[in-house]
Amino acid sequence: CPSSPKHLSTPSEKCGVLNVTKITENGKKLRKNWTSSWTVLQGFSLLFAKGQGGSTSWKFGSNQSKPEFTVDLRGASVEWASKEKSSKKHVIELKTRLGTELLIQSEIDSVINDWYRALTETINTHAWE
Ligand code: I3S
Repeated sequence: CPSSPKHLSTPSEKCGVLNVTKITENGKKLRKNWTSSWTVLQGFSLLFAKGQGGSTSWKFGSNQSKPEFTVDLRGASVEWASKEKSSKKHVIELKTRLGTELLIQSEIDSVINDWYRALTETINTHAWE
């Protein structure tokens, strides 16, 4: 990720723009709010920064690249979301150990497939144990 946010001290493993919404936080259901987010996978953390209409308008390395929120992937699970969860195509459902659920989506198959692979590999390594 050559364009990863400056506050990250180690190289990012994967980054890109994804559509994201939280659907549950600490076990409590939330109203969906899909936003385009600059997403960075780094170690066992997944960081989301609010995008400004996509990758091209993102001010890389500027102080705008602060994470909006971070998800701990340790003990999380990832699966393809069912039709009931979203009418969109290519939606990943991510559940954290602490009961936060997110939907992550891209219109581009190859993009979302790469993220699915990266997330499942990260979660399945169990290297933090
Ligand atoms: O699961 P839902 O409630 O059908 O999710 C849709 C809503 O969040 C909708 O916004 P409103 O809260 O204003 O109705 C969004 O625009 C839709 O994108 C959500 O559904 P999808 O299927 O796109 O996740």
